Amino acid sequence: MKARQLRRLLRTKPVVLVGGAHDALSAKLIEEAGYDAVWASSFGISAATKCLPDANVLTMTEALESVKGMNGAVRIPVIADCDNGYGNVHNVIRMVREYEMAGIAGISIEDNPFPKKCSLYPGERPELVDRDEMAGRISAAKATQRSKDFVVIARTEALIAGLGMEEALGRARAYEDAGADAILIHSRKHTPDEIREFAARWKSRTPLVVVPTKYPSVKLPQLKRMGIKVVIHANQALRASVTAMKDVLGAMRRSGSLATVEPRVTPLSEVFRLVGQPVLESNDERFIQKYKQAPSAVITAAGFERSIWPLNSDRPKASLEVRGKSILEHQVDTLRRAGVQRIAVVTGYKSERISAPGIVKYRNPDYARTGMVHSLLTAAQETRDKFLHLYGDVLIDEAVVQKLLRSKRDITIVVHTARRRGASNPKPQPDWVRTAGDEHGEWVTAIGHHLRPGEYNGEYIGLALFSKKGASLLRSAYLKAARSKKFPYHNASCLKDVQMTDVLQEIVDRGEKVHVVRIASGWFDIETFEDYRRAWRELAV
Ligand code: SPV
Ligand code: MG
Repeated sequence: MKARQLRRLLRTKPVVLVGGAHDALSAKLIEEAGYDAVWASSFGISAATKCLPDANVLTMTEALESVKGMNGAVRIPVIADCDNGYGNVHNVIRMVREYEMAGIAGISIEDNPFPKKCSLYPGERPELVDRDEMAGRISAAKATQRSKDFVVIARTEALIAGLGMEEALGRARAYEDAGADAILIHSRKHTPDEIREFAARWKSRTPLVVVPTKYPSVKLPQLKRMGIKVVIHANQALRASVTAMKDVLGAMRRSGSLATVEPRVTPLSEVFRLVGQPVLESNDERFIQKYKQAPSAVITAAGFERSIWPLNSDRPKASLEVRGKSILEHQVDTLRRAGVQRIAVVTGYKSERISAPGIVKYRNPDYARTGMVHSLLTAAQETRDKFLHLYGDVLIDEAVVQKLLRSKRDITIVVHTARRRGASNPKPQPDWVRTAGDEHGEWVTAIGHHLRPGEYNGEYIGLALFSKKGASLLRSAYLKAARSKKFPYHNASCLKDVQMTDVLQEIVDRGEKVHVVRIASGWFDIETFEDYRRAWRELAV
């Protein structure tokens, strides 16, 4: 696809401008600067990625790794500077396979021997491989490529090697005959005269490519008039970065402070943008949060409850021990077995007595003046996204959690089919629920302790699941009470009284659905001393 793009550029643009990159980030900057294509410079890759000279000391695999990085970072085509093809035709064949497979649009192969040295090194006067050998490399490359669009550039160093214009032209023709799609004519003269002469005598339609590093004052229109098709700005980005790094490092080292360089360095936000951090965020949302199977759980254990006094005189209810473990530890074990790994606990009364392995603690400092929903929302980080809420005094079976976790609704609460409680253990204010349903499910129509026998058909057990949207419905329904301070708010006469059931009723009244998962067993709560004794009797160890 990128090869076709490169072909189109060669066909349609008067001059194709190519920027030399040394890594993926510089390739990206080249693209953003408006270049047509990227030159994956062997000089740049050796210098920037390994701090090594441009002399075939990097392997093909290492070079390709960098080129792939560049190609992945940009939409424009990448032309890989493949030096001499890393050896003879056998190396060229493998190289073309690998580069083409990696989606690279084109390659350049030069008539240097293996190993080579960069043509720009002072005093360097390469002995080139003979014409036929280079023609063989080109024809091997052309024979290997799978797509007809893959571009093979043959580069001759004849002028740099001092072999003269005739030899340069003769080699270029031989490489063209071998199938080259373009000829890179390299010169290190300080004027473009050689290039002008070469181009003037190049009668073929095969496009010419130049790298004007050593004759930098030449202008694009001049090159265009000469008939040059592709111009490569090969190493200026690398050299600019060396200048900038030296400058800033020196200044920081001298001043000992970062403030001096801050105005000169690219803001972090720009780096974030360049590397696609905003996409990372939206992908988190699209592919992780949305599909995250296990939500985090929040256990609210902040309140002080009179009904169990004096058992809670020196500790909160959640820390009461039942058969060798605290209530909280039992809850944490169950949730973990059900696949919920992240567990947050909101504490308040005797907060310091609350602990369990691996939990995250939040504290509601206002626990004495606020209710459970307030505590729940204190764990702001946990309740922004999908989460499960469990009352701090409810013990449940793993299967109940698993059943709830299968719900895909925005708000789902677990409801126990109501049974008459024994007279010896009346619960002060059960969370009665009335529901309606059809073949698609069951949902709450009314919830609260005010419901009379005959008005309810179940009891809310204190375990609920909220999606991201459900979490936001909960927050907004609670904030209505907390901000407006208009009471009564459903069954609550003041902020401290606001229960989960009041907020759920508010959500139902707003026309949103609170769905129900129904159970017939698998839970009990510890509200009274009698409940606590029962827990000791019934809890399996
Ligand atoms: C490169 O950028 O690696 C090149 C161009 O091959 S030059 O350095 O001029 O040889
Ligand atoms: Mg090179």
